[in-house]
Amino acid sequence: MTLLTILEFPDPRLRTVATPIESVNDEVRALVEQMFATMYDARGIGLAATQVDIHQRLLVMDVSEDGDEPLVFINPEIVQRDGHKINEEGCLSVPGQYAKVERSAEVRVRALNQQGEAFEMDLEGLAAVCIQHEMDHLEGKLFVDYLSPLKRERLVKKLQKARLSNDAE
Ligand code: K1U
Ligand code: ZN
Repeated sequence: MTLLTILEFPDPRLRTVATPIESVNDEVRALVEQMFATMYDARGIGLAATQVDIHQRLLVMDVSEDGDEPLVFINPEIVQRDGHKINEEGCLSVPGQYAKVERSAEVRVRALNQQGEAFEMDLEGLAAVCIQHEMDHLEGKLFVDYLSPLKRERLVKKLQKARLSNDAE
């Protein structure tokens, strides 16, 4: 299975707003399989098409302990939100960096599945955090955008330092 290249911050392509998928066809299903392979290989729990430079409204997730509960959301929309919670987030496009972000605690999402059928799903805990993070990617938004200028600057410096020491190895 072909692995896709994950764009890394501050690549401007991560700021693209994705467009709706008009037809859930074999090409979309093949992309879903490549995105799962890429996400599992990178040890992520989610991946938005934006992160692999495909600007369509598609994301995949698997927040299960054993990595055996794949979820696909095409043209996702949040139709209900409840409560607020602060959680630590990571991002495969901002490798090795983590920060606390406030999100809705519970969300109801409406989307299409791989067969192009509409469904709704209630998500809480890590799944709720992950889908809000992935849906932000589809809007060209990153978790670092929620940080204060000072926290964001610190995180960017740590990222640059980590990259320099990785390059030296
Ligand atoms: O969008 C992505 O880059 C994937 C991201 C999803 C995510 C993780 C944690 C909170 C919000 C969103 C990751 O998978 S980062 C990988 C990671 O560090 C992680 C894996 C499992 C649990 C927590 C973090
Ligand atoms: Zn991310």
